[in-house]
Amino acid sequence: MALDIGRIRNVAFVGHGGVGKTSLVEALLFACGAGSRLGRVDDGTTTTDFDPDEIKRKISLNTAVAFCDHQGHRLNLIDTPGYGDFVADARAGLRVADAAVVVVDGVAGVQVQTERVWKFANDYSLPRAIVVNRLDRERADFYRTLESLQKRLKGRLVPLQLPIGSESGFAGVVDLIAMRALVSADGRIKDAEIPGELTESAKSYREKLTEAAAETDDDLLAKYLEEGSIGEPEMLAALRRAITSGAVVPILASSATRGIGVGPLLDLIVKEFPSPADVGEVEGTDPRAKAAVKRAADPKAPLSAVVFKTITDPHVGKLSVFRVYSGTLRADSQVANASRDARERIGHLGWLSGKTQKHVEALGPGEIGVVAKLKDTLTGDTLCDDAHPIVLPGISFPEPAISFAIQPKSRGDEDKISTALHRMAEEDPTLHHHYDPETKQLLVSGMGQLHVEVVVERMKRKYNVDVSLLPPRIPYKETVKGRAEVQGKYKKQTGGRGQYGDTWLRVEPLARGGGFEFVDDIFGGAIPRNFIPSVEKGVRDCMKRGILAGYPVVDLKVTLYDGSYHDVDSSDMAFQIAASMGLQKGFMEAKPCLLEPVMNVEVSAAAEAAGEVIGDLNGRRGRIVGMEPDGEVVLVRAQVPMSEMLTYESSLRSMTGGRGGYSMEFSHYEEVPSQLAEKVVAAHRVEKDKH
Ligand SMILES: Nc1nc2c(ncn2[C@@H]2O[C@H](COP(=O)(O)OP(=O)(O)OP(=O)(O)O)[C@@H](O)[C@H]2O)c(=O)[nH]1
Ligand SMILES: [Mg+2]
Repeated sequence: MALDIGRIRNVAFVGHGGVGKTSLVEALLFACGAGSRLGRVDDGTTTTDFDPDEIKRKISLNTAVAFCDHQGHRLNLIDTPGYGDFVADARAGLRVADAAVVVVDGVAGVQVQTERVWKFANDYSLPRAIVVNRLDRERADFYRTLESLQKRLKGRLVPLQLPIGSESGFAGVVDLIAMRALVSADGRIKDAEIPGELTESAKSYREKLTEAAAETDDDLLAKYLEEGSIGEPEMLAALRRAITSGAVVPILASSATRGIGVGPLLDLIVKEFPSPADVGEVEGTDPRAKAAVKRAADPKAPLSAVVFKTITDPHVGKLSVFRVYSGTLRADSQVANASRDARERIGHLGWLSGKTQKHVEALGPGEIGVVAKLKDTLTGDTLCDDAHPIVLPGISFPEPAISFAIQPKSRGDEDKISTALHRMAEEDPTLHHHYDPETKQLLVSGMGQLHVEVVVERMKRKYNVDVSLLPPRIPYKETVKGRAEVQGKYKKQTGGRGQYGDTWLRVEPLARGGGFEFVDDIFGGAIPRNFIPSVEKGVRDCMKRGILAGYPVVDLKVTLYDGSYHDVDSSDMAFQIAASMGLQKGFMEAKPCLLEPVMNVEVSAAAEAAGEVIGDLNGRRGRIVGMEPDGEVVLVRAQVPMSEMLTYESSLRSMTGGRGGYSMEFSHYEEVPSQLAEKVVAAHRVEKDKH
């Protein structure tokens, strides 16, 4: 029997690294009796950080799912990573959730990745709640965090609770709906009167809650303004609608490790968050008819399900974790993968809790499940009924930000490495790899240094291959600043059939981002028409290989304006070679230069470390573009060349005593200062001579 759809809640937990998402999920599972003991991140015993690399590093690397039951409801809790290199996987969790819990740290408030995941949640228009966690820590402050939330996140953000006590004295919460206190005593949470010193502020915050609820409903607002108050049932109904639709974002207080605020969060999820039935039908594309189609969240509708996570294991094989949107998926059945026009056999089905599966016979709309050994299916694919094909929106992952070359430690391991990378890329869409024929190196690209290091460790542990990481390769590009007109001529006419191609090329720069433009300006048949594409191909191939330092040439306009040919000896190949020779010459005459990627960098650090952080960014050729004080933390925005950011991780750690954070993403390309460019060119020559 599939679950009752109205009683399912799919909730993703998102937030900055280390704010307590995994601990909170663990606390919820424990409170529902889903585990016999409360796991701890620091002991490596939580349900959702089960991967050995997660246990070793005490951070989440992957989105993971666990389920529990509360008040007759099925809660699917989706725990996502918050650390910068891994936070992209939060998109996968949010893609299949019907609501999000945004967790923030009660000391640090809104951080770099908080804003990032907030935007992700906006992309999927998810209703959400904010939990201010770790309120038992020294220097934690609910009200300061509240200020940072209201200032930095867009939306109608209002407290649903107030904390009782602070720091190590944090003992419970005031529930502003019931106007009661929930206090922790002797390891249990007890219902109590609101403590005297909080009654006034509880009243005033409840008033704010009422206002927020009223403002989302015109009739109610009119009544509120006229009468100065609204009845409790009306206010609660309006608040519920406002939370479910995302118009109001409630803020809660918690300590995951002490179990404070956990019960109220469970109640909120059940009572206030939407079920898959509330979310209703989904829209996708019929790949055969190429038309939009809809599917109702009905167990009898044709099947549609989205795979949002792939886990591979050399022993167990491949596991695909998915959410059903319509219809019923049955064990031992056949389905289509409409995203790849493939058929898949479904064997056993299960509910997933961390790494543990519970077998089930069928899964209905809104349910999250796991299936083993699908052949062709990857993350983001839609599984559906063969007779009713549909492709639902997939999941977009960012392009990798950094590349390293890797080298096998023992000879003959190349094949093993490539198999391992293929498998790992299946479970991690932000991991890319390719072979660079120019340097004969295997390049592994990821979201940051830590990401690539984790990949290397995993390769050793799971696939038994040991590799070393070479310094990362910056994706420089080449272009010109000046103009040149040159002849490119290739002539070999000694004995037998010869080779003859002769071109005159004009080489000019295009605006940044202009790419490549080829202009055919041949008049009077100086070069026969059929050889013009050969000239273009010669130019393009040469640009791809690079001229100055082996990096691709961009933002270039090449005009073919004259040339000559030979009736017998001219050929496609001869013109390709001639054009390539011409371009190499013209490029070097037209003031060539190197371009480097510049990153948008956001650093958050304690105010007292800000001076040092800015000085350090300046030293990295960075341009500071903004600085915002935010409580005890300062947010610094800068543009910094990628090549200067490779060692940032450890520097920031030492400048801030581990309490800073940063994120970066690609911004644009800029010219490399000539002294540095010379070094890159020289390094390329050394590299080339080696091969
Ligand atoms: N004092 C205190 N510590 C907490 C609380 N919640 C979590 N922690 C600790 O904070 C650290 C990080 O907790 P996690 O649950 O791993 O945080 P996370 O948000 O899942 O981290 P990532 O998944 O890596 O982004 C661990 O050492 C937890 O024990 C809390 O409420 N109070
Ligand atoms: Mg975690």
